Amino acid sequence: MCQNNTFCFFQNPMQKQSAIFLYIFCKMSLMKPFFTFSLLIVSYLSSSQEVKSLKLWYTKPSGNTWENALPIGNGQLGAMVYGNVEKETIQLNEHTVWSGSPNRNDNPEALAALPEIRQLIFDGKQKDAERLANKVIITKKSHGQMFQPVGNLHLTFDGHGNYTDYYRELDLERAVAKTAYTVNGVKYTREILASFPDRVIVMHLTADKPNSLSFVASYATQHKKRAINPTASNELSLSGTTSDHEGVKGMVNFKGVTRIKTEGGTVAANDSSIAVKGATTATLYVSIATNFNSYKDISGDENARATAYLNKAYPKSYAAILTPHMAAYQKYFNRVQFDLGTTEAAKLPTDERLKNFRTVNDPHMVTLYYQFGRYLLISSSQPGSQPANLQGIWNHRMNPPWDSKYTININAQMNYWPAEKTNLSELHAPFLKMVKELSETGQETARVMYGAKGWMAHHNTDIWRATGAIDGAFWGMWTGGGGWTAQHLWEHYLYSGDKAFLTEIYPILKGAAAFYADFLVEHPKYHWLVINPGSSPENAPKAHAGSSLDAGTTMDNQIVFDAFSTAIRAAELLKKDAAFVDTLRQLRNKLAPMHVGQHGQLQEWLDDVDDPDDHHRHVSHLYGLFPAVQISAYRTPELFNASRTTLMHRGDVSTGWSMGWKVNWWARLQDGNHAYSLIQNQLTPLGVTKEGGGTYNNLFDAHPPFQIDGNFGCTSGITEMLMQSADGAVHLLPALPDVWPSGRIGGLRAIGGFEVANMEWKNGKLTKVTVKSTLGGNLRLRAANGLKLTGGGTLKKATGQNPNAFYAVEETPKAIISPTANLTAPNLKETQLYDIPTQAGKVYTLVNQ
Ligand code: FUC
Repeated sequence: MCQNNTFCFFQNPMQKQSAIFLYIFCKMSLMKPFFTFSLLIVSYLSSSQEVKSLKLWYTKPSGNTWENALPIGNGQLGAMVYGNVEKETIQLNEHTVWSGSPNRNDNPEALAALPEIRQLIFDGKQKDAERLANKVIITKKSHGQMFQPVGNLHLTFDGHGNYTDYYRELDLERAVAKTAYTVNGVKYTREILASFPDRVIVMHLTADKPNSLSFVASYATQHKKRAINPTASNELSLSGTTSDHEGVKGMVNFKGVTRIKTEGGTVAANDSSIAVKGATTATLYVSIATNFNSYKDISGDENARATAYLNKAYPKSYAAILTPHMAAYQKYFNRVQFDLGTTEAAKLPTDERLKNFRTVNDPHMVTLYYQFGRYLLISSSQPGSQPANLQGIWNHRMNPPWDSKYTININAQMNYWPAEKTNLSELHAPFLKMVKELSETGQETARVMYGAKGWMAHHNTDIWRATGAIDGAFWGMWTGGGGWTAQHLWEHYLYSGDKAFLTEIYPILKGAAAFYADFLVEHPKYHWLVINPGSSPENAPKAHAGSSLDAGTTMDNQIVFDAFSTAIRAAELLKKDAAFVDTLRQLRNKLAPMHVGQHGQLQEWLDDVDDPDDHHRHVSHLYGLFPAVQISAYRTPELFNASRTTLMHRGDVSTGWSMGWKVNWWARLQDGNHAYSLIQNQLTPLGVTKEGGGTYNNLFDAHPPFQIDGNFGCTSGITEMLMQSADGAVHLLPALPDVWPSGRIGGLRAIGGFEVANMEWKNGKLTKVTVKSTLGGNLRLRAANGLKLTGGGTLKKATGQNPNAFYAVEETPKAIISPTANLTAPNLKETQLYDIPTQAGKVYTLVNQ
């Protein structure tokens, strides 16, 4: 009931909140007359400004700041659109423009030194082991090649310095970026897209008065080996070769061609540019291609390719390019609809909303950021493209941070966390292909460096699928790259139920397990089988003299556990390799279990040496909580609580991706309010929280610098807050924060081929759920409130193991708990557990009881 007539005037909670805020402010400051005026402003705002639904929009150009520019992409081409008026910049990327050429970076000296390194670690001389590993394990060759930009396409508009009515946007529903402004009474509009079906970037420029459009198009590139030439009166070409790097010759040749079509006016080529004069519209078709065929073959013809794409697209009008582009994009994008409500805060430009997000209630910003994450995956990862790298497909630096390659001790995997659950399963393909290729190159690494069967990868790779150890032993001496990335193949099977896919990838799962089967050694003190040398990525306890190296770290144990478990399950499903399965089971029984340490924390190291004041960004031992499911609220309450303690110790604010991971962890810990506060930290302009990352104006995640993993991590985390399906059931609203009392999400996917086609909630309670079963089988639902089936079917209370094989979870070995650990039972909300037998193709609707 509304008690206060003045505030009842406002229907919308945010208007009401703003009015109350103003009232308090004016009362306190003896400015009561101002209050009435302010109310008018609040109500004016609500009626005069519309909320632009899924758009990033701004009232200022990007200037020189790349992180203000807006990304477009089709998986193979990426561009950053600055929206500058007088001199527009379209910064161009192509997915295969990488420095170097096919190469390997193994260090064969590793094998002979392995016993000595192992002994040093077992003797507690981790730093000495690290020094030796730096000499004999870390590569003496390439530390990974660089993803490089193609260059910029510039459009110069003389006399456009004095403009008004400026506006630019990225429309997530159409995958089109737009810039508009007025000069001398003429409205100029530019639209640009990276066409999915046509594989070209197309920019369409219009003036609303005939023959008013004049500009000069030119290319700029930082590549040393380059040539820029007009190739026809309306065509400009840019060709080049990528850089030599760390002893590897740059041999990727690229070719970019821009061809211009106009309505009215003239088009003429100059020395190195094309001039358009007095046109009414102009359409630019930008094609880019390279000689790259695969990680071992660069014998393609970049010229023929670039010309072929261009010749196919050029005859089509902008409208004829736009319609199929949107259809191809929306095929993916429209699968998930998400609504948390809208407040007044949503009416401001995106950069203003970002500034305000920490202090106002702007649930629409969450849905915008969420869908931006899905937009970014659709735009940077398509079947046939390279996987999204550290920057997706958007990089303007010749020497980008961490080479803009693939860090596989967390970052590249994080990019793909949203793929299956946000209904973009096909877009997982480039990453899965990379895992397959790593399983090819990583066989030699396993054999040459460690004398082991199977395949392995260290903490990094690049387009050449290098699997050697790089950067320094502190970072590079980690063997989890293969074991972890291989879990994505298994995940794809669990979601899709595709048996043919499982048959195809089984050798990769088997090979990842086979490596560890050979590499494990017995710990002389504890007698468990451990990875040695191993590490807990990039962290080091004081007790190890600043070294990250150790034997039997928790993350290593967890990854080996998963690698064995998935190989066992896959082999059993395919009725293969009974003897190997038996061996893996025996080895798995001898792995070190997880430990709860003296502070009640989940131990990161085999010995209880964690520091509760350690705020390191990597919390790798929580791999077992997410993305893995070895730690569970219902099956392993001690480990669940210990994970909570560990996260409390580590704190919230950190680098962008670290906060993204934390959203997922707090969701798995079923604490929606804590997960939300992490979203607030992540959606904070850079620099506000002194020590951490945040978000740039274009909503790119800031490590800093820009790293796309945080975007994807947070999108995954928001999904995990609303639905989880890893722990034996489809758990609906497991971590709903108080700020999202009502909402709706449709189209999420769960393990076992279920699609939560629609889910609605009000006042924190589920009101309606529609689940589509694509594979049949038991649907086990966990929900915070009672549900009933519409149409009269009975809802059976679930007991025991879920009979649906996709939901089988491995039993986690019993934890070892420190006698001084003070453990309390997890504080969980009560839930209802139902079993619904389903048939493939049928839809099941449930409502609040
Ligand atoms: C890992 C992280 C860094 C950074 C880099 C790309 O090494 O520890 O924070 O994200 O990858």
